[in-house]
Amino acid sequence: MSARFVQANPYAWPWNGDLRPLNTALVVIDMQTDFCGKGGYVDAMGYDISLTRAPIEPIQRVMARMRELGFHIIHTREGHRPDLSDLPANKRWRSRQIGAGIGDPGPCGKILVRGEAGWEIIPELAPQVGEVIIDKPGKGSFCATDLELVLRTRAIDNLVLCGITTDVCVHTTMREANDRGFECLMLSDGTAATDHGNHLAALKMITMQHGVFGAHADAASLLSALD
Ligand code: C5J
Repeated sequence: MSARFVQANPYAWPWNGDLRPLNTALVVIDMQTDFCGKGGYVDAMGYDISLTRAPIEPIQRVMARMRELGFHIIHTREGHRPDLSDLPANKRWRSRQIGAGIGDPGPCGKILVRGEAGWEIIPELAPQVGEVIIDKPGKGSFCATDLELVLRTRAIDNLVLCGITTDVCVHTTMREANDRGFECLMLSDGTAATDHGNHLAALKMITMQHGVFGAHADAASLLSALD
C-alpha cells in the first residue's frame, strides 16, 4: 500500500498515511433544519443562520467525491424522543432561557424532537439509501448511540468530521472519537459555529500539543489528497 496524506494542520493526516475508502468515514454532523434553517432552533435563539449554512457547499463537494470513491458516509441528527423522556431537565431549562425551548412548538414543529420538520436533515445534504444515520440525544455522537459499534464492525479507523456546530457537537464528537483511538480530521470549511470567533478558537484547540484531538484541513486539501 502506498501512503496517502492530506496536507492538514498541524500534521499530514492521517498519522500513518493509511487513508482508504474502506477504513475511512465521512461523518456529517447535525445538518438539520433546526441548526441551519429558517424557523429552526438556531434561528429561534437569534443566531445568524448564514454562518451555519456556510458549510453546506463544501460538504456537498466532499460528500459527492467520497461517495463516488466508495468511502463510508455517516450522518447524525440531534433530537429527542417525542415524549421527551430522554431530554434532561437542565437542557430544557437552559434552552427556554434563550427563547428556544427544546420540545416546545415552533415554526418547524417541536424544537429538536424526532420526526418534526425542523429535526430533518436539510435536502441539500440528504442521506442516500444505505448510509448510516445516528440519532443522538446529546452533543457527542458516541453518547447513548451505537456509533462506536458501527465503526468497529466496519473496521473504520479514520473519521473526517464536518457539520455544525464546530464548537459544540462537532468538537464533542471529535474529542469522544479521539479518546476511543479514532484518527480524526475536521473539515475547516465544512464546519461552522454560531459565532465565528468560536469556530476559529475550536480549530486552534485541535492544533495544540501537535494535534491533541487530530488535525484540520479544508475541503480542497482533502479532495486533492483523494485524487
Ligand atoms: C448544539 C450542535 N449546538 N449540533 N448542537 O446544541 O452543535
